[in-house]
Amino acid sequence: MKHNNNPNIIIDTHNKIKNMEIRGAGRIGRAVASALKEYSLTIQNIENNEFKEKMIEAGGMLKSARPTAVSLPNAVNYVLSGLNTNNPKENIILNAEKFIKSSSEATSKIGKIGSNRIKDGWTILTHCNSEAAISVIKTAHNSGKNIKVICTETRPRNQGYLTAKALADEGIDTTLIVDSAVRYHIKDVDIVVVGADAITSNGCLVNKIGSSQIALMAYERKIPFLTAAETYKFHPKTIIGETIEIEERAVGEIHEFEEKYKDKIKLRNPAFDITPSQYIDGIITEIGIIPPQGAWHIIEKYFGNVFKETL
Ligand code: RUB
Repeated sequence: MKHNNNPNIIIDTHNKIKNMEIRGAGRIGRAVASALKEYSLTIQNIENNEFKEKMIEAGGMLKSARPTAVSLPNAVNYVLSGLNTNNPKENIILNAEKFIKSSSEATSKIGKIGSNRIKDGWTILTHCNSEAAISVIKTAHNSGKNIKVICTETRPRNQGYLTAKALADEGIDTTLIVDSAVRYHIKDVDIVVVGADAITSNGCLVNKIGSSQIALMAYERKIPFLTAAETYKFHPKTIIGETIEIEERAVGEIHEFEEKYKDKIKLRNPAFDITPSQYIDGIITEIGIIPPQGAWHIIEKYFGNVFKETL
């Protein structure tokens, strides 16, 4: 990727996503939409192909920041679909604003819909740090339900601490546990709600590493496992057989062994895993709770025309 040809706003956003200063699928989507809008405003001459080429190059660079969360290419493609119109700059700006607004609205709609699944007195388990899952929990709490939440630590980056603090700030009864304590605590859990980095056309969930083992434990105890996923978290290309790349991050995030062991002990750090559809009770979207089997229809409905691949 030619960093030199990209302006600061694009390079900065790319780097912040890569080093996880900006993280979480929804935030990543909104950040790239906003960066593309700001960048388009800096390009004066839009008469020739240069505008289009520059925007496409910027979109490509943003897409390369992290490989798994589909909100990233979906947001870039949605914004860049403005290039195929008579007023490309105007439509890039409009699309970016539309994406950011509808992403935020979707999170609150998901909160309202998902909170209907939570009953007074229930304990919810969540993993990692998902705006959409937190929206479900907060809405249940704000509607007067007396709930408790168990948050996993979410090694190695410990995003669970962010979730625990956000919930405690709302006055929600919050407990933080280490990831390996989920099965110990699952007897106290009534429902699991997690976020989503991507949903495939056959209804599988790609989310933070550890989500699939939690789903398996919930399945064993017959506890509902739900994922909160805006429609832009559905992966259009899985419908044509593409598979999703699971990001492997630097192993230094896990541990630094002393010199003696560096060559003797391998470390692996996959950041996401795949939860098969049979362990998922429902996908909470802004248009309702759909069964995992409905994922194909969502992709067809939302990505058939709108989210065209422009790169
Ligand atoms: C974050 C993660 C979140 C999803 C959904 O992983 O797995 O569950 O991105 O989040 P990371 P949201 O910290 O590696 O980005 O609901 O906020 O989009």
